[in-house]
Order: sequence, then C-alpha cells, then structure tokens
Amino acid sequence: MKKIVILTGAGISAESGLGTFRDEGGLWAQHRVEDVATPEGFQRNPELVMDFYNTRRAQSATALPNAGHKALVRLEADFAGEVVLITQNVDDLHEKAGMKRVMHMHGALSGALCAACEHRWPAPMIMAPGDACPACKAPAARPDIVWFGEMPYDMDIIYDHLADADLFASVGTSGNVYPAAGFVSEARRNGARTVEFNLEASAAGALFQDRRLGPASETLPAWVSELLGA
Ligand code: BJW
Repeated sequence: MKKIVILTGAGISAESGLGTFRDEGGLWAQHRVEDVATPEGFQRNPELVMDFYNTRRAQSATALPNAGHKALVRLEADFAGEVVLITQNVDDLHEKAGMKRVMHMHGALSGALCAACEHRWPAPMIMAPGDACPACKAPAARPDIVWFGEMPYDMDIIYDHLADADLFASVGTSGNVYPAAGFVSEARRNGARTVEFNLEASAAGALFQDRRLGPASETLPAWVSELLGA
C-alpha cells in the first residue's frame, strides 16, 4: 500500500469541545445556514457572520487536539508511503497536533480573504465588517471560509490524490455536503479500499466497505496501530 487519503469532518474535533453542524444541538440548530454560511447571508448581515466566525475563532484558539488528531500525526510520521489529509474543518487542530501537510478544503478560521482582489492574509482574532484589505485597501475583508455555492479549495489536487489512493478513510463527517461527500465513490471507482469512522453509520455509510463505529479518539489510534503493525 502506497497512498492513504483521509478526509476529516467536524466529528474529529467534537471531542476537543468544538461543535459539529448537524448533530443534535449542533451549529445548524443554533443558526440558519443561509444566514451565516452563504455569500448572500454575508451581504445581508455582515455583522452576524463576522460575529459567528469571531466566536468560533476564539473557541478554536483555546481548543486542544485529541487522541484522534494525534493518531493521524503518528500515521503521517511512521507510514512508509504517502498520507494525504484533507479536512473540511476550519479549525487548526490537525496542525496543533503536529500534522505537517493539511489541505483545508473549506478554508480556515485563521485566514482572511479580500472579496475584492482575493488577497489572503492571517485573520486577526476579531474581524469587523469593512475591515480593509492590506493589499488593495478595499473595505472588503471576509473570513477565508468556503460558503455554500463557492468552490472548495484544492479540488484538482484532491481529485489527483483520489485517483491513485490505495485506501480512503473518512472520519467524523455526515456525508451531507458535496463535493466532499462524493470522495468515497470517486476513490472506490479508482480502486481504493474505503473505511468510515463515525459514531454511527453516516448518510454515505453504505458506500464504504469497512466501518469503525465509536469515538474517533478511540477508533483512530487502534486503526493506526493496526496499519503500522505496532
Ligand atoms: C463523530 C464524533 C466522534 C460526532 N467521532 N464521529 C444538491 C446536490 C448535490 C450538491 C448540491 C446540491 N445543492 C447544492 C449543492 C452543493 C452544496 C451542497 O453540498 N449542498 C448540500 C447541503 C446538498 N455544496 C457547495 O455549495 C460546496 N461548493 C460546491 O459544491 O461548489 C461547486 C463544485 C462542484 C463540483 C466540484 C467542486 C465544486 C461548498 C460547501 C461549503 C460547505 N461549507 C460549510 C460551512 C463553512 C465552514 C464552517 O463554517 O465551518 O462547511 S457547511 C458545513 O458542513 C461545514 C462543514 O465542513 C461541512 C460538512 O460538515 P461535517 O464535517 O460533515 O459535519 P456534520 O456536523 O454534518 O457531521 C459530523 C459527523 O461527525 C456526524 O456524522 C457525527 O455522527 C460524527 N461524529 N462526534 C467520530 N467523537
């Protein structure tokens, strides 16, 4: 086996205290998706959207990685082949755990983006509507987050990795949001074995050949030990 591609979602950060989206009491039970995770919502009420992400940036800053994040670091360090980590998460817990290569397909709380010139820079802890872009000076700063209707990052690179993955693992994601929800089918079509890690079988659960049910902080360390043979 030469290449393992791993997709993570909000479930891997749940045990670090960060909320998921669609679980009971999750972020989408507290906020309307259209209000806080679409470009139209941002146009209508930028204060609300900035507050939503300022709050989550503050929560993420104090959160600590858990045993699930750390198991993937061990895999990246000790696996003889290539480990590719794609995350839908906008927190930085994979990096805090020590992961060297992380693709944030839905952006990152740590980033700011200019809606006028697409310049990117590190986000301050508190962003406000009308903050100026340091490059073009337009008052057009927004969080560097991929909202519904926008193109996720690194899609060409991701599909290249899915084309020659030997093993595809999906961790803590409900499989409701595309294009990430389609990665399992893409990987299978290209001959990869597929495994899902979740508390319960997800919406896309039937598409996976293997399933490890339980908290990722327990199932991932066990899986990594199996893969590494120790
Ligand atoms: C545990 C656990 C523990 C809990 N251990 N597990 C109709 C059909 C198909 C597609 C579309 C359609 N209509 C519109 C679309 C496209 C749309 C889409 O998918 N909509 C769906 C709602 C249908 N997608 C888009 O618009 C995307 N862009 C796009 O498609 O561009 C065009 C394109 C086409 C083709 C190729 C390329 C591009 C953009 C999507 C942007 C998503 N943005 C968000 C918010 C921004 C980020 C943020 O604020 O954080 O990203 S939405 C939100 O959902 C967030 C997440 O990254 C994403 C996925 O959520 P996730 O991670 O799965 O969380 P949950 O809560 O859903 O699940 C948690 C899971 O963990 C659960 O299963 C638990 O059981 C589990 N769990 N604890 C293990 N301890």
